[in-house]
Amino acid sequence: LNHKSAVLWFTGLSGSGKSTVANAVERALYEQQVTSYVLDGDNMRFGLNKNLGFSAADRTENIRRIGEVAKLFVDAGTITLTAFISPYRADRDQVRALLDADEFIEVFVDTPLAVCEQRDVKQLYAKARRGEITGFTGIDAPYEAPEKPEITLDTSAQPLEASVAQVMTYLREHGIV
Ligand code: GGZ
Repeated sequence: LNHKSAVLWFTGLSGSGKSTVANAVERALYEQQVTSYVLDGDNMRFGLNKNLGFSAADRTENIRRIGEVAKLFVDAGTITLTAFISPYRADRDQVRALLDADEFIEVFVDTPLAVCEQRDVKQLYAKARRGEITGFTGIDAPYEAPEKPEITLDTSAQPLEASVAQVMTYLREHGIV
């Protein structure tokens, strides 16, 4: 194998750019013949986790299952990229504890709420502001920022390519690719 396996655990608000960066990193890895896989809402919340909603308990269970799946992918030798809000620090730390120290790379997508809200691709922030959705992260549900993320990205302060380069440099400097 031309790489080590690891989890790139993206965390951040809805609309922060987690999926966009994760998918672009996956493409960059593919170009280097590195096997990677993205776990996101599309393949987890519509499948294994389709019985879960957005209460605190359901989010915790969502992240627990995703962590276990990510661990299996790591065992299978892939670089796994996960793109979930994962708003609770304790939940992310539980996943970190499942893996070896160098296998869990927390990527904080630290895009300001104001920018996420301005993007509002799915108009969910607008609905949350109007009270049509309750318990929306950043509006009336918490987001606990990582205290010591391995990587911090601000997608409002730099182009996508720079965020991808930042992640790829980390992987190279830590001997993962
Ligand atoms: C936050 C919500 C909510 C609530 C639906 N709060 O922009 P999106 O649409 O694609 O990203 C959000 C996604 C979050 O799912 P996760 O599995 O990443 O969340 S968690 O890690 O907290 O379990 C948003 C949509 O689902 N969504 N309701 N109340 N985001």
